[in-house]
Amino acid sequence: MVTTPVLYTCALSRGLRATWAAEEAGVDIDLRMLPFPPRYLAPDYMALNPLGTVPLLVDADAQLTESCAIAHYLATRNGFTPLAIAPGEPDYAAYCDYTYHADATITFPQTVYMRFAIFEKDKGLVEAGQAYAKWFYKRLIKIEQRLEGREYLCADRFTVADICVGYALILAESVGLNDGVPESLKTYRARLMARPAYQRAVTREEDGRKALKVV
Ligand SMILES: N[C@@H](CCC(=O)N[C@@H](CS)C(=O)NCC(=O)O)C(=O)O
Repeated sequence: MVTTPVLYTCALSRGLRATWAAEEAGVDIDLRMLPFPPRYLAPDYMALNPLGTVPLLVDADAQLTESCAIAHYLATRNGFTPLAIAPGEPDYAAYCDYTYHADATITFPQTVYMRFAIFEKDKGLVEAGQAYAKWFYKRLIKIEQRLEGREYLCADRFTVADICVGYALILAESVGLNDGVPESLKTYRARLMARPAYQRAVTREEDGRKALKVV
């Protein structure tokens, strides 16, 4: 393929899963940072993605709006890499499960917490937001048990499943959802954040945000 995929995102949003996967896989992406939330601060973006959400990956005629799907796509776009797990390989099923689990089950309650307990406090639903924080903590049980005796979620190696789940743990720390994160998951998170590709992805996104001159 000759085109360069274009990734639209906001710094340190779920799009970090995509930027991180691109860095891990060595895929060249055209990173376009937007102010958050784009639906208000970059209204032209709605023409590209009527959902108004980030990330959005545009690759020739393909448009992807799910961060975990984009991470998997980038890990396999230029040829299969060990960042993904192939059908027939051990832990293929677990790889699919944890990659989907990350946003649908783990980040979902985080988002509701952030909305009602942080961004829209004035709506009077802070208590509901806090209830979702508890729900988030309870839902960590599956990855906590999975990582007993393992460094990574699948196949004894770092994969996109770790990027997708790891981002939820990284987000937890930055939005005040760390108290109920078990120590074992904090250790796992630190292992992921020490990866050079993760650090390059963060630097790229933060540099992009600074260039926007909108915080
Ligand atoms: N399931 C989607 C969710 C995308 C999403 O909701 N992104 C948030 C940022 S992390 C967003 O764009 N919120 C702004 C809005 O909805 O206006 C994914 O994993 O990419």
